[in-house]
Amino acid sequence: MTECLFCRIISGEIPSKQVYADDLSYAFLDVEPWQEGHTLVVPRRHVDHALVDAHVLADVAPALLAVSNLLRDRLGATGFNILTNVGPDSGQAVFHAHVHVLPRHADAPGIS
Ligand code: DGP
Repeated sequence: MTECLFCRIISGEIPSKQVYADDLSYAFLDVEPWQEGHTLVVPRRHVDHALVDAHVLADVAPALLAVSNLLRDRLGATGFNILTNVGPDSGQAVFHAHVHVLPRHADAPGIS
């Protein structure tokens, strides 16, 4: 049995609120949302972070687009923060690559 939290979420062993899924990626709501709709997009294959190889971000790219479109349609997002933490010094806490997708609105400007 895998110890990896996100592998266990992908397999369904740990419940999650699915936002989107395809052959290469799984997307679900963050359990500690920074705001409504905060979604995590993860590659189905286990890699520790997004810079392990050149394919990680390519694998999740279609999911990032689909999730952003869903958040635009369902929550009226007019902007997005899309970010990934790489390594403990960045604040990465779960060591299965994941991309945060944060919907933004005009009355709640972004993090920069
Ligand atoms: P990071 O700091 O980039 O490694 O972000 C990890 C995120 O994972 C953090 O925002 C909280 C989220 N998270 C941690 N455990 C769980 C969980 O069991 N379920 C869900 N849905 N999200 C989780």
